[in-house]
Amino acid sequence: MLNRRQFFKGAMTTASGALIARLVPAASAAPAAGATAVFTPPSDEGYRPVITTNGATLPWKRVDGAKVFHLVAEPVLHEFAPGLTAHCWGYNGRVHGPTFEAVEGDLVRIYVTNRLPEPTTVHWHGLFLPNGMDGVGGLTQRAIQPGETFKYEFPLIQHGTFMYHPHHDEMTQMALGMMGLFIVHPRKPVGPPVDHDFAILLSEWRIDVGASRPNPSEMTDFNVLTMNARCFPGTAPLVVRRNARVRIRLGNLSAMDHHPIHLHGHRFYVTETDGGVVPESARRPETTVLVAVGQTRTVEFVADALGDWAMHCHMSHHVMTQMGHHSGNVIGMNTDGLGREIGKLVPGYMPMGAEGMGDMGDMGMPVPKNSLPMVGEQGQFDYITMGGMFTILKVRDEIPEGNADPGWYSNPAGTVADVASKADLRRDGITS
Ligand SMILES: [Cu+2]
Repeated sequence: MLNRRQFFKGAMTTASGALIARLVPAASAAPAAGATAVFTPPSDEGYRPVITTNGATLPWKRVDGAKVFHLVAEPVLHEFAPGLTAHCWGYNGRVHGPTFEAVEGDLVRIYVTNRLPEPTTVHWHGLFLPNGMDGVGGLTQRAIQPGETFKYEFPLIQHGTFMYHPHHDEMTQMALGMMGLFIVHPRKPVGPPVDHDFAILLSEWRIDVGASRPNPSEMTDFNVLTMNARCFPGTAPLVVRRNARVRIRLGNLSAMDHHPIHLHGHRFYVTETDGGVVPESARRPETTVLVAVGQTRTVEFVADALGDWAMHCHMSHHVMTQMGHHSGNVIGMNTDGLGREIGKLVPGYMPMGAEGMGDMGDMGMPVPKNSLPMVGEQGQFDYITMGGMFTILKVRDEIPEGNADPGWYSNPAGTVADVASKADLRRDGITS
């Protein structure tokens, strides 16, 4: 933890209610780490595999007709975005755990090894299974002690988007990252086939600036908001072909907050919840879907609009990162005198925030060790003043080789908002 003095020296502070920063040459805005494969052919099992952006799918093997998985609960050093890494708990070397993928009718046998310093269990959230496989510590099984390997075995008798997480010391274990997605494909196709099938698990964390361990005791004030355990600009974009049919599976295992996920430029239909398929007669077009804690929501749409379209939680504090929270409110204040006084003590410091906070992220100020600047990254036109639970749907006629990030969208001439010309203003009688 930084003390106040270290924090002040590092970059900015809330002393006297003002945000203070030292101007330095702009730090490089690191691009999102790790290109993600986004277009995959159907598997031998007859389904198009799900893409867990920034994540992975858990390998399995077939033994005597069963699909056998091995999940290992263990400490993991995890990077949320370039600049912020923390000691978390996850599965199989990942935070969150890898995605399970199977088919309705499969018999799954899942070994769970506990390499944590405390007992755990795994609950298979939303799945119909024998009571003794439900993974609720004390209620349906004894907890898995450190060093033990338990066996869960059950048939998959439904399809959809489900989740897994501990049901032992949930507050600690989930706050440290222990959760994942469990996708069950239908045995027979349901609805039109999709070209891209993405899965995103939403979560929230409290990681104090400079700290390297999420704080499980936080109850209300979360400052790291994630999609698949990554913050923008660490979130991989969803890269799709124009007119492709796209499915996005959203799950929310945050400790306390629901997330209204909003997609720009398109409308979608909620086709499934973790309870099953939504009847067609009950679907309606939406651009925002509320994913409450403990829910999954699956949306589908045709990506018919070229461009770089934001997809993000619409709670404005959920598209901020660590430094956006609890800064003193100096909007509208004259902070010149304050800047002068502090400038005598700390040459180069200047007050920030009096004209809003959009300039916080792109001033290139040094940030405290192991922390995220307040907001986003450099876009093609200007600085993107959002971070946290934010990603970009990139719709293109052609997807680059290897499904890499195609870069920024090249807008047709004359279709980007810009300063109004004098001729426009005159023609339309706009005088101020
Ligand atoms: Cu949110």
